[in-house]
Amino acid sequence: KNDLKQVLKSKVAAEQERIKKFRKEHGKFKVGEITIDMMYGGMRGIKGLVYETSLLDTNEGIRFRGLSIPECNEVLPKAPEGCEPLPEGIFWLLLTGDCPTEENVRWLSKEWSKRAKLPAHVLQMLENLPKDVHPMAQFVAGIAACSSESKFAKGYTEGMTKAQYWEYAYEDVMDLLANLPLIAAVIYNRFYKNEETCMKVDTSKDWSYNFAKLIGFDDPGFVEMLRLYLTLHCDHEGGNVSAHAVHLVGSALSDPYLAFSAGMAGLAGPLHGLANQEVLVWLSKLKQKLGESPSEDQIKGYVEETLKSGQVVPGYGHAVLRKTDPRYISQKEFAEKHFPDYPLYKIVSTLYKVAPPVLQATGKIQNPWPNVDAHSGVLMQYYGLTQMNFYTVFFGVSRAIGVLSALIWSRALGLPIERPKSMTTDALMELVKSS
Ligand code: FAM
Repeated sequence: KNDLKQVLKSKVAAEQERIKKFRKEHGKFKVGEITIDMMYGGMRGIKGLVYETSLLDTNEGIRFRGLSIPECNEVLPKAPEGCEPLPEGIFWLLLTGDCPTEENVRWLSKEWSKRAKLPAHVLQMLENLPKDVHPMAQFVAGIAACSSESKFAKGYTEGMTKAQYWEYAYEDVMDLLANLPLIAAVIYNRFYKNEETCMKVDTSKDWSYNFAKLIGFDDPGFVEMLRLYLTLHCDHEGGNVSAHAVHLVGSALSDPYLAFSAGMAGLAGPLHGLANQEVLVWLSKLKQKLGESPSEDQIKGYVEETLKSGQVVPGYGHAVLRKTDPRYISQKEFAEKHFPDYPLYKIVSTLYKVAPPVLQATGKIQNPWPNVDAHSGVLMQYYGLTQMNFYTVFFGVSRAIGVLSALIWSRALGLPIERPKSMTTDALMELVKSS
């Protein structure tokens, strides 16, 4: 009952059947309309993808297989010595739809630690990269290079059947999740410490503990923070850049390593995952200018200046959400519990008070509230992980949990190659004229 693949096997056939019946009965049902503004506007509001693992409500935020963030924090298993949810648990939940038991989660921790073995050529390639290559670019390259190990690609060459796709994808996803902390650690240790990574993982410990250890952090507070962080950033339904890129590239039957590296290239953009780095850069400049303990008015002035200079206020706004991101709240609660008097946390809290009205006053920003990235860097800073251009790599390690469980389901449901229709402006004008 702990073997995840067997658990999944029992679900796949039933789900295929349920969807087949649903499509037969309602396949022609109209889901929505598409306007020209939507086409020029980044396809906001177009319901065009099926993605099973999570769903975003504009006001309430994300739900993972129906569970909100506070519900997940409550019910997901914890480490024996901890009280934050384990990311292993959310992977089990996203993949199977069931809340895992403690035993399930311990099995998964062990399974990932057993599979952690980085191919020598990947290590060598990372070591050969110049040090000024951004950690996210290194991460993308490291993941893509692991494609040499893909069981999915090998299976395809050897003629696996369509019904077997998800099983081969599952094997790659498990190997990839096991190895992501190693890839991240090699980049971190080389980039910031000029050190080789000791690649040993402890098979009696959880994924986050081992990840923290690999980068030289064994403070239990940091490990707990990392467990929460890696749980919170895992998934945000299917249309965001990283999830959508993985979904799209995976639909060409590119193997999970290649599909995931494409997603990480998207996460590296400043309007998406790089925002957590941008927030810290922005906060550092704020501190440089105004000192460690600026007043409310000074912080407000700084936000106004940022807008006036034509820059975005990083960590605020969202393409779909219209309220404070519950992932922000969860991180705020963690900070409040562990370091309420940390000066940088105080600045971030003051921002939460003063920034939304300033953003709202512009009249054009759809969502003046903070998103996940407005808070995560502060947690890292407190525990001494100060290298901000590494932050998006943590986001990426977590994001793998959601987008890769979704990828397994996409193959299990036999979703075809993605190929929406595009139009030229002339063709659209013609369409309007002839209607
Ligand atoms: N600061 C300044 N201007 C902003 C803004 C912000 N935080 N958020 C939105 N706007 C502007 C936006 O640039 C656009 O201006 P123009 O019409 O002049 O182009 C206008 O307000 C309307 O934008 P919107 O409809 O409210 O947002 P979008 O759906 O176009 O974009 C975001 C959404 C997230 C890209 C945008 O809010 C932003 O740039 N935020 C700052 C960067 C950030 O925190 N990104 C992380 C998002 C996070 F959830 C993630 O993916 N990890």
